Amino acid sequence: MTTNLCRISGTLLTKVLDFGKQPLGNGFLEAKYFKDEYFFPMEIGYSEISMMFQLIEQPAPEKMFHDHYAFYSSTSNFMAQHFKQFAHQVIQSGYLTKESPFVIELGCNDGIMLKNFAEKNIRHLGIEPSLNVAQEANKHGVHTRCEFFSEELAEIIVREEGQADAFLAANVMCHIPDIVGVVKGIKKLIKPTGVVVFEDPYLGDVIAKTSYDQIYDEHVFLFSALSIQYLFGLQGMELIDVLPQKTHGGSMRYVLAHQGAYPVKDSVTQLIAKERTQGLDRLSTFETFRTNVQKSRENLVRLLNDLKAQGKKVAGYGATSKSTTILNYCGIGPDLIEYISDTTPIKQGKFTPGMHIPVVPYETFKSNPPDYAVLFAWNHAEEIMAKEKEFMAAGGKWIVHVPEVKVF
Ligand code: JHZ
Ligand code: SAH
Repeated sequence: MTTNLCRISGTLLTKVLDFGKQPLGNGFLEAKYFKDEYFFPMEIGYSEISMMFQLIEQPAPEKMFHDHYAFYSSTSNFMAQHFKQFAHQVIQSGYLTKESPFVIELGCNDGIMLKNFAEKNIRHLGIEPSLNVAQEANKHGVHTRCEFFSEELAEIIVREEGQADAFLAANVMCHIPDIVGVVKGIKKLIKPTGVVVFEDPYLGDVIAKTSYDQIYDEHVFLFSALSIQYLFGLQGMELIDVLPQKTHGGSMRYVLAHQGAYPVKDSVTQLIAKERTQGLDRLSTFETFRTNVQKSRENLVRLLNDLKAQGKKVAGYGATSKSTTILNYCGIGPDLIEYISDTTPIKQGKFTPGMHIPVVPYETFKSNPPDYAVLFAWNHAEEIMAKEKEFMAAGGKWIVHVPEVKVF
């Protein structure tokens, strides 16, 4: 849907960035589908009223989330650990009622987080519209409904299963264009003592690190505490805590509740003040960001062209959704990057969206390693460095673009 109006405040958006035509971030495809490939104009708008950073146009949700969704959460062991801790913290938090607690997770994917509740026999429900990953969750004993969340679905769940103690989400809330409807639904769905705990890539990190690859079709919003406080405040809900996370290159976990249900922690006031200092409340910040994004593109393209001129072999590591933005915005194709290795079976044997670089199994990287590997899964660097000691010992080098383009 295209809108020149802010999805939260209804006021006019100011266009701050333009990435040109972009394909679906997770639209890995076979060669026979190249001629029908879908593209949309990827532009960013910002509103100084809601302080929300958002896509002006987003492809229809059904185009992105369906029965062959390419992203499986459990491909990262570190993320599995992270969600185990997340679940543990919710269980320990004191927010769950002692008698028959009920936990809901939005976008539970393959069950990576909810399985930790299922294992403890805690009543839970996952809401996941992508059928292939929802089936995977159900296979792991996670009770999952294959639907898009909406205010209407919230009403149905309350009637059928009652209100929840905790409403959880990770890397999902920022995907849903009717976010106001989602918040209205959440308000009905949680008990008077209930909490919402969710995390998403953090706008403050994206700006500080020029990690513009967090911008793609699925991410209709990049949140800050300022925009979340405004959004939930409109429905009588309150931001009571914020907890920075290292995941996905810098995320923020937000804890919200009905207005007045719990004291607001100092962490909220402190982060809001920090965001004002960083300029997340004003347009001029995004003008500087735009210049930084353009510089990042120039540096990456120059580096890859230099390596090509030197006859070096360059491959990619991790066919991430994020890489779709980098490759298409920078115009990087198979002439500069020979292949991208990825451990996800559904992506292998296909080509990257738009620029059509072959995606190959990890075994190809092991048997036919490049001189340089572009670390598209830079957010998993710790996990990947730990298992790629051999590549580095043999002289293999990494290229990253965050926080600046460099080789190491
Ligand atoms: P990763 C997706 O983003 C899409 P992506 C989505 N919009 C979102 O917000 C986040 O996830 C949560 C592979 N890999 O996590 C697996 C290896 O090959 O950065 C994945 O395909 N070897 C929902 O796609 C990709 O890299 C490895 O050792 O940007 C990582 O994708 C590891 C650790 C991963 O998310
Ligand atoms: N929580 C997991 C998965 C993130 S991927 C993790 O952090 O790894 C985002 C997921 O949200 C996808 O599985 C997608 O199918 C789901 N999703 C997208 N729109 C949704 C909606 N309206 N309601 C519920 N889930 C949604």
